[in-house]
Amino acid sequence: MTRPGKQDGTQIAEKPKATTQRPELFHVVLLNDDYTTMEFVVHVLESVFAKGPAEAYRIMMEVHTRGRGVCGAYTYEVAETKVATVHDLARAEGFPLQAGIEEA
Ligand code: TYC
Repeated sequence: MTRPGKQDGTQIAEKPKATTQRPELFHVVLLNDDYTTMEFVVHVLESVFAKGPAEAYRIMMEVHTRGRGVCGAYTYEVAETKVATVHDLARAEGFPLQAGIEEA
């Protein structure tokens, strides 16, 4: 890379900046409903989002009391797959549990 030199026309070589790209992250959000059991939501948080029992219970209660809660931050493809897995697991048990994606 070069930039304009001094008046004498010389060019000064510039070292390219070393940049590190962070992947864009997306939150997977769980929504409350009146029919999915608390036990099933805790199971989903443990099995799909790799939460320990205490953290899974905490997030489930946050969704239950506040209407929504963040399960984790992932690249878009991973977030999409997690949402699809939540929906598949819930439908297989007859629960209406809903998950979505938002920019982190
Ligand atoms: N509100 C549900 C109940 O009382 C529990 C629940 C929690 C459902 C979190 C969905 O994402 C959810 N059984």
